[in-house]
Amino acid sequence: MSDSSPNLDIESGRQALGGARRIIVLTGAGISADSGVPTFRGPGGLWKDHRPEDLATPGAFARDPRLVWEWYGCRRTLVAQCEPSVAHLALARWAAGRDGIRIITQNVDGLHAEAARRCARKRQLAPAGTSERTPAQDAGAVLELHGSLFRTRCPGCGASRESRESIDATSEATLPRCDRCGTTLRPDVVWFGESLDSQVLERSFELAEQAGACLVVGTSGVVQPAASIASVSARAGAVIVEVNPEPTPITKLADVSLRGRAAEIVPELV
Ligand code: BV8
Ligand code: ZN
Repeated sequence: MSDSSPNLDIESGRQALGGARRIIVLTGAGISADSGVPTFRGPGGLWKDHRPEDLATPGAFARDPRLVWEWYGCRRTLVAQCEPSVAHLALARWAAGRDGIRIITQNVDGLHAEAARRCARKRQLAPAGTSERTPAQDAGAVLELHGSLFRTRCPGCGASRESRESIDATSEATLPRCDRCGTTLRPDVVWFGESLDSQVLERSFELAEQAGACLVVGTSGVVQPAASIASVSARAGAVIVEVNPEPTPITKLADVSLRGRAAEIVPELV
């Protein structure tokens, strides 16, 4: 169990992680705050001028697809100008440099995947998830629990595809439509009240149970079932290391709790 005061010593964090062969890294919006992506619940967070139930729910999309796409469109434009932070890049290098490390993110900004691509280019490897990689290499792909801003899905025929174009949400008529069945497309993200992709979730819990250590970076630990990945790990006996400027419900599980920004701490830690 963690001692009462947050442990500011990065060295103990390194030691805690150093002893583990298999490590999962659970990240949330906080790791992308250093890239300039607003968080959900922090000061100036994304939800500040929008209430989650207004926008990130199937009901909101059924009621007003234009408004929902306007919000996702502006998030897509904002994130497209953001770069992976030194923390995303340090984690990508760490995961690429040895077996047994898996990144599981709640974020839909694609910055972990971008960091992995840049790291693979540097190492002349094909990026995770592309056909040239061997299955073993693919084992390193980032698990995106809540989908991606840069993918659309068709509620009509289920087709999902990469999509980076800017969204014209001036009217329902200009919203993106499926070129197969003509239905208005939706962002391929998991909304509140929607189940996560069962394969991704099962794989994440499996990794959590097998991990010797779980590094939790930049999440308020509020959203379920993502946040419970840390407690599944802890129950299975893993060492928990948390990086967050604030305490969270996960802090009580942490063996080492490092109070600070991901960009300051993660590159030193890994
Ligand atoms: C589900 C995609 C089964 C969309 C997201 C009561 C009513 C209704 C539902 C519920 C309820 N109680 C529980 C639920 C379930 C609900 C839930 O958890 N609600 C919460 C709000 C209580 N969960 C669901 O609905 C999930 N599905 O349960 O399915 C089901 C099926 C049918 C019917 C019912 C249930 C689906 C949840 C997925 C929602 N989709 N994203 C989009 O992005 O638009 S979640 C959204 O929140 C983002 O993905 C985000 O990542 C995620 C979690 O937030 P965080 O990442 O933690 O971000 P946050 O801003 O909160 O915190 C940032 C942290 O970073 C802070 O701690 C801050 O201190 C720290 N920080 C700041 N700067 C830095 C930093 N850290 C490090 N460095 C820094 N520089
Ligand atoms: Zn379709």
